[in-house]
Amino acid sequence: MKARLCVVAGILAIATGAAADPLEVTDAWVRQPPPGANAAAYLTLVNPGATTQRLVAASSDACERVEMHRSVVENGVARMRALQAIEVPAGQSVVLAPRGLHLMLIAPKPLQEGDRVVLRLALDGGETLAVDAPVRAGTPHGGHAKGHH
Ligand SMILES: [Cu+2]
Repeated sequence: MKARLCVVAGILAIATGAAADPLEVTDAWVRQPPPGANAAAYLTLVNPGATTQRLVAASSDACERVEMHRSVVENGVARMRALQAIEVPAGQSVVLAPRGLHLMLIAPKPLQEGDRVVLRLALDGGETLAVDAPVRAGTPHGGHAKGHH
């Protein structure tokens, strides 16, 4: 997994050249939520630069607000912790994926598979990145689903 991410980061650095955004965003998607539930968004943040970047806020027109969360298991109970920032060290990648870091779309509009959600990611340097994320049906036992495991 780690080796694969390094390869991805290398390709991105070559492809985007000197005028790159401070953070590259790949593999963005939103899990289609059950009716009335919040939706989780997943993506990979790649920092091709020489300085640490911090994602400090996110927003979207597809929901009331966006929070940064980390899924943790404490005493066998799955919980989510709100984060103030997600840090991406220089030259490294951070993966937001089911059962780990994610963006939580609070009170989303109805989302159907195939819809596109635009996420705006604010960095501590003042830049804002717009990310186009497709809505996909999630696996029933992944991430936020209250499965039987
Ligand atoms: Cu969450």
